[in-house]
Amino acid sequence: MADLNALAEAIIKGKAPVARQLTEEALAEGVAPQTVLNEGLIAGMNVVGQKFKANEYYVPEVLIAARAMQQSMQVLKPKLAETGAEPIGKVVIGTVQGDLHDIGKNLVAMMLEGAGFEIIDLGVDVKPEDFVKAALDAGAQIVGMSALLTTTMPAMETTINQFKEQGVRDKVKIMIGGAPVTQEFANRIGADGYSPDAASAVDLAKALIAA
Ligand code: B1M
Repeated sequence: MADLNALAEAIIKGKAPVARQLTEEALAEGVAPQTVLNEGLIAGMNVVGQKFKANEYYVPEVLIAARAMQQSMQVLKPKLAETGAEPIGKVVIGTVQGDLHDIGKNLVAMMLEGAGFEIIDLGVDVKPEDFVKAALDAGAQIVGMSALLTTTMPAMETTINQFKEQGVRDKVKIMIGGAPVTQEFANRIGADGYSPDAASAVDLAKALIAA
């Protein structure tokens, strides 16, 4: 019998081969891909997020858990596509122009994916117009920007202005983060939300989708 609790536990402990194998077994036994996602992967990543918030897990543990989740996702994704399962939302994410730091951005992307969002990751050093194009092409509801340098924080405002100039600011919610970024800065540049870490980025994205 497929044990989705064991799958969630394998994600929490970051045991990628076990997670992958349990995912394959559950699918082979006929468990619906959406159930495997919700009760295995997302349930596991929720616990990882809680542990991260409570300082029981640090960046390495989260990265290892996220890697296990991604191994399972490789097996699950084609099956989800076959069943026409919808993600809870689409997020275009990237590190802003001039900035090459991507560890935090990747962590946020992986946590969002673990929460059921579809992620379009544009990488680092992303030009404002590329954020706009990708968001429109994908029909994304959320654009996420990361910056780690005080010198690249202004690129967040430039990107928001690019959405305004193209007349599409109201088509997306924009969330920002990164070590030097603050709520006050987010308010000042007209972002829709700021989160200090990857776990609260998931809460924020869910709130923005629901708003
Ligand atoms: Co750079 N670097 N770096 N660096 N680097 C910092 C950021 C720095 C604070 C180091 C220092 O001086 N003490 C400093 C910035 C100073 C400042 O502007 N305030 C700095 C500098 C100056 C530079 C260079 C200019 C150095 C040089 O060349 N002279 C250069 C710039 C290159 C460029 O980007 N153009 C540079 C280069 C690099 C490396 C390439 C060597 C490497 C990056 C490798 C990579 O990312 N692939 C690097 C690294 C690793 C760091 C430090 C050591 C670690 C950053 C990190 O990954 N943290 C950093 C010093 C430090 O923080 N101790 C430093 C871990 C990560 C999980 O945290 O990214 O904050 P963080 O993400 C968190 C939250 O912020 C939040 O969630 C994440 C998880 O909880 N979050 C979001 C992040 N994005 C979010 C988006 C959201 C929501 C939440 O919504 C969309």
